[in-house]
Amino acid sequence: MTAPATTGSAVVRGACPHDCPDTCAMLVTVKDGKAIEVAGDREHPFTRGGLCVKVDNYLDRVYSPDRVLYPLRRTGPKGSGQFERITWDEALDEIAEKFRAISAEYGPEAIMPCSYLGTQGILNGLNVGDPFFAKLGATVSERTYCDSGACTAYMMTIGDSAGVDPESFVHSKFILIWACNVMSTNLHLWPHIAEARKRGAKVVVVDPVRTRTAKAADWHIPIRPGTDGALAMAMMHVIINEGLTDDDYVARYTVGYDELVDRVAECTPEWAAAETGVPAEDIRRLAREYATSQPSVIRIGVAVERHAGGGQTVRALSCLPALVGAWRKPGGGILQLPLWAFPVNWGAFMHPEMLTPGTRVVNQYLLGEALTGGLESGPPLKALMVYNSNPVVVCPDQDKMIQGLSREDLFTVVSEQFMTDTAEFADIVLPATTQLEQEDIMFSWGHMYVSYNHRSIEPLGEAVPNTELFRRLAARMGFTDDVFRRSDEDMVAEAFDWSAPAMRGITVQSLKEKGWQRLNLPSADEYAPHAEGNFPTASGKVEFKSSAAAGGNFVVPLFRQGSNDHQPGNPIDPLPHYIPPRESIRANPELAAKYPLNLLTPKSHAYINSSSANLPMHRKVQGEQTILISAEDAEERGITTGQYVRVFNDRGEFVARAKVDASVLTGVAVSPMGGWRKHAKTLSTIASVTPTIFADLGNAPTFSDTLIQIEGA
Ligand SMILES: Nc1nc2c(c(=O)[nH]1)N[C@H]1C(S)=C(S)[C@@H](COP(=O)(O)OP(=O)(O)OC[C@H]3O[C@@H](n4cnc5c(=O)[nH]c(N)nc54)[C@H](O)[C@@H]3O)O[C@H]1N2
Ligand SMILES: Nc1nc2c(c(=O)[nH]1)N[C@H]1C(S)=C(S)[C@@H](COP(=O)(O)OP(=O)(O)OC[C@H]3O[C@@H](n4cnc5c(=O)[nH]c(N)nc54)[C@H](O)[C@@H]3O)O[C@H]1N2
Ligand code: SF4
Ligand SMILES: [Mo]
Repeated sequence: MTAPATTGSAVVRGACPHDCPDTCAMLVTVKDGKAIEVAGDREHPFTRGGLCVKVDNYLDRVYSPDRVLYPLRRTGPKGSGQFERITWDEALDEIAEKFRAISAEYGPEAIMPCSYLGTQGILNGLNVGDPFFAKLGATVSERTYCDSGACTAYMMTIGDSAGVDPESFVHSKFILIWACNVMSTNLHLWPHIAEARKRGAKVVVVDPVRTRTAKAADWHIPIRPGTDGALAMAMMHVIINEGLTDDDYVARYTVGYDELVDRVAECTPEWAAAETGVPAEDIRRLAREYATSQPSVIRIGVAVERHAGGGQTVRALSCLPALVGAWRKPGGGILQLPLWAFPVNWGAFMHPEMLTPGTRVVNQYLLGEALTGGLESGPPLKALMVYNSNPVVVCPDQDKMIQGLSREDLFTVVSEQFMTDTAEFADIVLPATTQLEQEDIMFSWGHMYVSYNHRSIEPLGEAVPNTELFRRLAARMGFTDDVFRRSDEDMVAEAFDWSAPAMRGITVQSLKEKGWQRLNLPSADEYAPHAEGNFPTASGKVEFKSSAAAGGNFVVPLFRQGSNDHQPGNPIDPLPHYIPPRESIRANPELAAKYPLNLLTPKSHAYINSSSANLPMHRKVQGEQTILISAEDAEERGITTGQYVRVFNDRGEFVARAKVDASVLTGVAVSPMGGWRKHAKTLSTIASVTPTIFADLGNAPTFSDTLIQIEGA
């Protein structure tokens, strides 16, 4: 790697590191070793030069006075935020000593990592610590925070297909945005939707909330949370009963049609209307327009998976495009994660063969419970190492999380850019670089371009990239395997299967020069990957009846590092079906008598998960933690806009400022995720009321399957 210049000025190519589908191409202007501007690259066909409100002041993040720039050791009680500066040598010695002692006394499974996607670069992201913890023999952390249920369901149905190219949306005639707030969370897709609309497409949004995206659409269909499966099943009922199927496509490229016909026979629009709150006539109209406006496309967001039946909902949604032959043309089909188009060499980063078979697996989602004695087997957790994540804010069960992190006998290491709610509970905090200070190479889960991120400035203080962190830790532990001696350059060379057809014309060198390159795929004007079937499933067809379900278990290795299904032996019904939410007035009237409102915790507009929720500009844009409720619900409780309210259920409580308006269904409340605990009125956030129960597939979280009550604070 060439070191950044420390004199003169230059424009360096980079890429946004955040866990966001857009992976924007960035241009960093550096003068005398200091970055003075970060801008989008206008030439990038998908992101077109605009960074979003979360990143356009990225320099405020990089040069924030609040950055953690040196290793720190705790000096006060846990959580007090009192630390002293120490050297890297001291920090590494202490960590290695503790890890060794804990391993010797309790076995290495008493140590657990916790990480996610603070940065999603292939080098520094999801898998950066995997070989280290595998070698150590630590508890394996199962990482199903995001989309694992949807991915499982999608793959069971159509395989690991990239789906519709987001740039092909311009050719769609009917765009069905299902549980996705594009305007906030996938901003750069919108111009493609707007262009389609200019060319005559209709845009429909299915969401309990009249979001920015819903407001911009032609038709907003408000739906009761967690009931999407019923709507999708009823759409199939209408399409089949009214003869709107593409029989030729179904005959050639699907399996299980007859069983599907039987399965949806009773899913009438009237039945679905009672579940979803969407009038039966609207359901019919939606099904008819979706089927007959070809090519039609469905864009699903993560929120569909976050209920008891989230997986089967995605199964049903993934069946729809084949039923109507939407896949025949560019712009027709479904878009979930185009990530699968990228031939990432995951094995070179995960090294699954280094895991000792039978090593305990704990889902990070249950970290609070795991830290407070809630483990089914094996030793108690005595050490925790967090990097790329802020579990205090993003996991449920916040009260238990705090209780666990407060344990004096728990040794906690956190690698961070900032003193987050989690870092505050650490014994040792290690300084992490930002994207400008590190080299990385990026896939995308929202477009078809590979990006290269050059290091544009020297690391600030003593911050190190995650790759270097694990090199140092491995050396201190005496791990000598080749994998721990790889340089960043070596890792870049291993990042992709460069010989895969999708990488034709792309080399490390060309990427470094150009910054980004489109995968070797047909152009978005021609890309119709399943016009003639070719689905990457066992049968090569869309599996209305899933053969993968027969095994009773379907694992997406990337997200689930080895655990079996949460309820092993529980067979998966091979046909899509509707599973009502666990917590709703209809499904659980007893609970709803105490806690009548369904709480949604979607993404904040100005934060990326909990990242940047500490920076002044971002906090100003986002404002205080709010909870949105309908006028009817407000009136019933004597609540008005601006008032502080207590939001609670049996699991916990937090305080938010009420916002009353007609953009939300009565019976639904919305409080965006991401705000930090230390900024909250009562030192607690939405994470204190969300449940710890998994959805039906992929051990997905059920954040939105949550009933609460509200009262004046
Ligand atoms: N601004 C911003 N952008 C982000 C992120 C961020 O934190 N902030 N995070 C990134 C990440 S990690 C992800 S995974 C993506 C997620 O991006 P999205 O998929 O858009 O996810 P959410 O914002 O959680 O929810 C989207 C919408 O689903 C609706 N919804 C909730 N429950 C239901 C339901 O049961 N049915 C239906 N039909 N709709 C429902 C919510 O009201 C919300 O408008 O965003 C990425 N982009
Ligand atoms: N209630 C509720 N909870 C949710 C969700 C929801 O919709 N509702 N969404 C879920 C979803 S979709 C997701 S993806 C998860 C997100 O969960 P996380 O991936 O944990 O996301 P962040 O909160 O942004 O935490 C990432 C942390 O990594 C740090 N970081 C960034 N870059 C680096 C780096 O290079 N090195 C190191 N060491 N650290 C770095 C950042 O400063 C930040 O504190 O949250 C989940 N939690
Ligand atoms: S957070 Fe997403 S939209 Fe914003 S700059 Fe990064 S990649 Fe682009
Ligand atoms: Mo996510």
